[in-house]
Amino acid sequence: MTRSDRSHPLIAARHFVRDCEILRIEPWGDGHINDTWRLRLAGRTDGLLQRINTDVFRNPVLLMENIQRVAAHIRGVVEAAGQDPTRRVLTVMTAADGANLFRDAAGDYWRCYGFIAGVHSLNRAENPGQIESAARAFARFQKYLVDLPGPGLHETIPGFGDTRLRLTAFKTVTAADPVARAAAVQREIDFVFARETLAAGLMRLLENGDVPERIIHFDTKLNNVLLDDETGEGLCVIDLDTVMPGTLLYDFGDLVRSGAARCLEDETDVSRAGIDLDLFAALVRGFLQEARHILVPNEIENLVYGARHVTFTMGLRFLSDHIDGDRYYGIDRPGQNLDRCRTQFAMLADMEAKAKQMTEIIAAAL
Ligand code: ADP
Ligand code: GN1
Ligand code: MG
Repeated sequence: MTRSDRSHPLIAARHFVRDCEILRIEPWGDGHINDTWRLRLAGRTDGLLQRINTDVFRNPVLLMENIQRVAAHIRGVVEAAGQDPTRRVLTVMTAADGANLFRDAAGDYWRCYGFIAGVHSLNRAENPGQIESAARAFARFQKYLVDLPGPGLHETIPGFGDTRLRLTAFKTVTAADPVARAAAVQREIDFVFARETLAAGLMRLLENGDVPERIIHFDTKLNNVLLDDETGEGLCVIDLDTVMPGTLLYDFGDLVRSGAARCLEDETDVSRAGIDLDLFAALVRGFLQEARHILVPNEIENLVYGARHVTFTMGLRFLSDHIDGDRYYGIDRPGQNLDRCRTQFAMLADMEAKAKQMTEIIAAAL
């Protein structure tokens, strides 16, 4: 379907907002997957409308079932602590029939959350305080979900956390080379092959029972936490589409590769990429102060490995998508996925060089 065949977001917005005027509808945020708008409403809390990317999330109904269960559970914990649930957890808005999704005539699926105001999200940490706050929020999220009642959550993207499958997909797309880009990225391809063994890492730890399976967020990049404009506190973890069973090492690793980075994910000057150890130390401090008591020794032992593994995985995914003609991640300019890949690989190389210091920082924070 071309973009012009798609419904205007206002049509979907009216299903979720029935009792007041929609003043304005504005494209919002920097996510790579869904399309997002802020709904400015008259005399009411604004809305955050999203068109779900169904190429990525094949079953929006089960996806929303997961999100409602997770959000309701966190809401209970927040309320029990006497805190404001409207700012500390996503509020799912419903249509007139009570449904949490609206399917339009073009077959697109839409959802709406209450807009959380007075917060900001960051694509890069500018100081240690910011990443410490974000790390606390993600660590609390892990803690909240330790006792989620009921059956296991649905796997919203099958095999999402299995980098072995990503490596196989990478090899397939590189061999097919559908848009003739492989030759120009031979260095990056070689970088992957030199580190192939990293791919099995986290899944093998899980499969061998070396680390526990938990409910994890699976997308703990820095901009998926909303920070309070006034206090800087990490208030609300958002983007719950990938909350699924996995290892906590993945969440820790994804946070490190995004939140302790010296540059933006899509920086074009790769010489600026790498890990900032001051940011890393603040991240570790925040994360461990909140969640230290739930971690088992093997998790602590493998935190640095988790960071390297996820950074590798992300570089691999960006490179695969570049070679595949940018079909998965949204891009604003040609070459953006290759830039994203290069920052990840530079970050990984820097982590390899600084592994000892990273391990010492963790030991000092225990
Ligand atoms: P994507 O899956 O595309 O990354 P997100 O769910 O992360 O989409 O949302 C995109 C952006 O919208 C976020 O980075 C954040 O800035 C903003 N956002 C998301 N949910 C809310 C909310 N409830 N209130 C305020 N801003 C939000
Ligand atoms: C995507 O949705 P967003 O932009 O927060 C991706 C993550 C990647 C991230 C890289 C469902 O996250 O896995 O880590 O981009 N989400 C999905 O920036 O693939
Ligand atoms: Mg996001």
